Amino acid sequence: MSTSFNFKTILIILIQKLSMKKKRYSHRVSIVMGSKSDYSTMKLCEKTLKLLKINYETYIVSAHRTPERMFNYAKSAESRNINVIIAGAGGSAHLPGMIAALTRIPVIGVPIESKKLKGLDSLLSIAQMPKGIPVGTVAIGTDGAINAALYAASIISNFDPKIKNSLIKWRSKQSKSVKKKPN
Ligand code: RP5
Repeated sequence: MSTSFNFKTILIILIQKLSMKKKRYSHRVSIVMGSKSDYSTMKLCEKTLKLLKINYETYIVSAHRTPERMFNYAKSAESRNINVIIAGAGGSAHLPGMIAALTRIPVIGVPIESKKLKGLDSLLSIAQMPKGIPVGTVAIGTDGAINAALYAASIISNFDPKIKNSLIKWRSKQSKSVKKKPN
């Protein structure tokens, strides 16, 4: 009786330990962009997430050219365990705001540098969301794409110690790379 009890106890402890080991944070960032032409900017976002070892997916979703795809994408994001959405858009950049209106997942908007107005149109469209539906807005172009990934990492680091560690290391490496003198 006592032997079987001991055996059962050991078995339960082993199963608990194994399931604890298996408990991985399935954080995921979803990158979307309005057009393939945005990819040269948004790939910097992918690169930064890769460095920080954050899982991500990347899609082209256009609010005006593929509105149904956008609706299905935003509506399914929560059930697909997405933690942060990064949406790059240029011109009359309504994609991040439209997605934010369809999901409670935080949305970071990256204003793409447009040819005509150098991205000022994209920046204002994304940043000037009327109250009620926020979109976190970063800088125009590649700086924004990199910062969007770092911002997503900051959000994820609130609940994932591994990513917190990666982010701290990344920042320390950045600080060390800055020389004290310019020459
Ligand atoms: C937006 O229109 C896209 O985000 C892109 O920045 C812009 C221009 O798109 P293309 O005409 O290059 O496809 O929807």
